[in-house]
Amino acid sequence: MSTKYMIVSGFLGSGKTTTMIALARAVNARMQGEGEPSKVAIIANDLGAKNLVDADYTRTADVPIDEIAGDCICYVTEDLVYHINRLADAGADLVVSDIPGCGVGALNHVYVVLKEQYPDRFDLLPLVCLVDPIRLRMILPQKEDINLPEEMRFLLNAQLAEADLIVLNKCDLIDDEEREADLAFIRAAYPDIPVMWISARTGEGINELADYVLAHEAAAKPRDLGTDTEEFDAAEAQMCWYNRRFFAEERTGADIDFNVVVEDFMEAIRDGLIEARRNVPHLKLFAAGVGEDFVKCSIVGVDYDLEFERKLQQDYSGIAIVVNARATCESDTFGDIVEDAMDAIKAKHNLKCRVIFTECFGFADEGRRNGGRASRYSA
Ligand SMILES: Nc1nc2c(ncn2[C@@H]2O[C@H](COP(=O)(O)OP(=O)(O)OP(=O)(O)O)[C@@H](O)[C@H]2O)c(=O)[nH]1
Ligand SMILES: [Mg+2]
Repeated sequence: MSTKYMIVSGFLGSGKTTTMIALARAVNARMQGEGEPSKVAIIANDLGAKNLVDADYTRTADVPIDEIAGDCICYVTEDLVYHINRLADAGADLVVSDIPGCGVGALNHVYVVLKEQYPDRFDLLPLVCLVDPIRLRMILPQKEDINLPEEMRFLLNAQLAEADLIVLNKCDLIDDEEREADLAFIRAAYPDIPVMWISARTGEGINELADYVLAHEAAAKPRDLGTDTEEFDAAEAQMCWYNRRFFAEERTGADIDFNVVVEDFMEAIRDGLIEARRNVPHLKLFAAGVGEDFVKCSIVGVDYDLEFERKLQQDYSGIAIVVNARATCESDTFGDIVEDAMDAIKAKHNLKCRVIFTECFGFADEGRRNGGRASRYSA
């Protein structure tokens, strides 16, 4: 029996995780019978090895989830197939995964490969690329400066160019006129690719998206997207990845409102980035309390408001906090910014913090790709 598989791509913070959860719920609403397991499952994919906000957050939804961490699904086909099979065995008819938000290549490295190597095993649903209307301003004719490096334009364009369906997300943030202008621009730029619009947050357009993807199949034909070029390397080289898990406790054991700690921590990282004249296309944080209590918040750039998808309902004396950043910043600078932000919350809220896990790497950093064997000396 074949399993339906689809990828949701899109730039950092464009709403992939939010959309996958909303889509899964919409498809389940029509396919899942009373008492049956979920018909949809999600694979959260990330370049970081551990402690991923998206995976923790998705686990709070009513949809089964697996994670593929430490590499892009483009380069771990067998692992991907293993995870899809596992989720299908547990009852999923449709498995949806994302790829890291700076990633391009899901078409050539996943769809085309699956079609060739596992011809009857998967029904490949359209490769959906999400685009956030604010980021789109970067490639609109006026080429608005949204404080991201010039090189990011290449990634945004390449991601759109490989899609079977382009979906303008976050339409709750723009008026009808801007939405129609954005859709017209995308249609003119990519005349062969169908375009839809949604708001993953309000749910508008999600049922139409579910109808579309269930009724269409992926083209899965290779396209040249310019990923072997210097432009692609230059874009990747701008990025750093940061994941940390730490345990923060109030020194006297008093219960405190950790929502305020989280807000101060995120704002301190934002201030550090502004001072360093750098940016963070997505900074996200997750911390779980008891039972279903959790806090999740994000900013999708230093100029954006802090968004809480959920706040803690209860005070705690200690809590484990997971923070992930995908920044346009040198990795060592970003690491220093987080240390300063931790010092600030420790002083302000009388906390002590134990760091449990940190990874912090730039794409082009020495030592990243060769098993840690990089070394240097001056003779
Ligand atoms: N206003 C609005 N915000 C949205 C919408 N969809 C997602 N967001 C918010 O945008 C931020 C990023 O959303 P995610 O779903 O985490 O984005 P992502 O593409 O998975 O991010 P990465 O995995 O880091 O690349 C979060 O604060 C979401 O709540 C939407 O339709 N409208
Ligand atoms: Mg995500």
